[in-house]
Amino acid sequence: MKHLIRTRLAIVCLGLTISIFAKAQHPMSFDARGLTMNSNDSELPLDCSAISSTFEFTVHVGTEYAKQYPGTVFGMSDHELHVEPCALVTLNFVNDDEIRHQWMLHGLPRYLYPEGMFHLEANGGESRSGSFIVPSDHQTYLIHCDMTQHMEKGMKAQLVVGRGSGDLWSIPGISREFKLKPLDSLLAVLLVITMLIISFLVWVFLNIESAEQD
Ligand SMILES: [Cu+2]
Repeated sequence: MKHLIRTRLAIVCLGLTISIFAKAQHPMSFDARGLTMNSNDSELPLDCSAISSTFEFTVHVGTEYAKQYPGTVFGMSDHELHVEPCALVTLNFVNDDEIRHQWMLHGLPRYLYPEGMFHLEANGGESRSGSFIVPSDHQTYLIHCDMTQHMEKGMKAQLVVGRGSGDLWSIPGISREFKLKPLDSLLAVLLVITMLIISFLVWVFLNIESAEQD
C-alpha cells in the first residue's frame, strides 16, 4: 500500500515538475491521458499581419485506418490536410488504438514553436486538442508519429499550406514509397539503355557465330 502511494506521489511530482519546467520553456500541458506541446492560437508568425482563416480538423489514428494501405500497420483518417497561409488551425486528435500515438507537425518557425514543432500525444483510447498558426509561405509540412517504427509503418501525413511545396514521399494514399532523386531516375534510364545495347550486341554476335558455323 505504502509502495503504491509512494509511486503515485512520484508520478504526480514528475508531472508537476515537467509542467512547471515546460511552462518556463514553452507551452505544454501534460497529464495521464497525453500531452499537448506548443499550442498557440494567438501569437502570429512574423510574416502574418492577421489570422487569414480558421480550420478545424478531427483526425483519428489507429490500425483501423491502415487497412486500405498495403504494407502499413498504423494509419490516420487523414493523411493530407489543406489550409490557407496564416490560418489558425485547431487539431482534434483521437487515438482509436490501445497504444500511445502522436500527431507531430514539423517545420514551423522556431522563434514561435520550439524545435519548430507542434505536438499532440494521446494514450490508447484518449483524445487531445491543440491549435497552431501557420506562416504565410506556400509550404508542405511533415506530420508523423514519432513512436518507434510508427512512421515507417504508415503514420506519416502532410499539411499543405496554400499551394504547398510538393508532396513528401511515402505518404499513404498520396505519394510513392521511395523517393527517387532526379539523378537516380536518370541513372535508371541509362542502365536500361545500356542493358538493351548489350543484349542487342550479344544477339548480333551469336547470330554471326551461328552463320559462320553454317
Ligand atoms: Cu503512433
